[in-house]
Amino acid sequence: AGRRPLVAGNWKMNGTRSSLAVVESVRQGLTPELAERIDVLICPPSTLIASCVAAAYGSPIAIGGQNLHAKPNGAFTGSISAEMLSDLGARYVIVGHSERRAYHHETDDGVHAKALGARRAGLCGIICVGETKEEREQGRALDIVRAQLAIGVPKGATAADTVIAYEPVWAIGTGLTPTPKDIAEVHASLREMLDKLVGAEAEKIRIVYGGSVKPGNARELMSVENVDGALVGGASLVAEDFLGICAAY
Ligand code: G2H
Repeated sequence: AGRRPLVAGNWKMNGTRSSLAVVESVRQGLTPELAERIDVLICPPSTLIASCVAAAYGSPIAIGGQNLHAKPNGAFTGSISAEMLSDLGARYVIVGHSERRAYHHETDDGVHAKALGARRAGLCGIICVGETKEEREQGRALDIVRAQLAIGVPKGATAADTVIAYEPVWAIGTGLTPTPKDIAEVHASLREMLDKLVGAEAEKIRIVYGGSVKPGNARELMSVENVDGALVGGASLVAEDFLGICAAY
């Protein structure tokens, strides 16, 4: 449906200033032909956003945050707002990653508030959904991700301010991935739920897959219907691997 693929790297809590070399290498390795076909994004830890923006300056690489506070400012020690991310030159922000949900007790309502915050500051929010191993075994995967989507996605969401990431919790950092058939089923179901939520805009909103995406499986995963790109963790820390995933397009 003419959706432009997005390949996004999530560095998680990895990287110091020496990691700017990764941005430099991705910049060098990203051919103009590829950059014409796909959007490339790197989400470093907050401490590196400004320097990554500088390292990517003038290139097709966008830089994003991994989390935000829903409010624009205030007495929230240790937190960072969408406005602050935007001020540094970030253009995207990951919202409700499963690690945030698991270790920081983020709820679907909290995800909704953060997605609104991202939009308020002009950032594109990458809203993450995904079922646990137990939920999948109980046959509840679709119910879970549909509910996460229904609560998390703000009214009036558009392709400019929203990306959805399907990340089955059991596939994150484990080397396990769902079958293409399972991914296709979830993405189709998410697309259908998006249609209920935002109408015709649903066709334009990208739904990316995340969870153990590697250069070796990227082509198969990215060719699944309704998969509009990847959210890459571990493999985004090595420029060669990240570029290998981009090259799936
Ligand atoms: C899922 C993914 C990136 P990984 O968390 O968000 O990580 O590719 O290491 O499974």
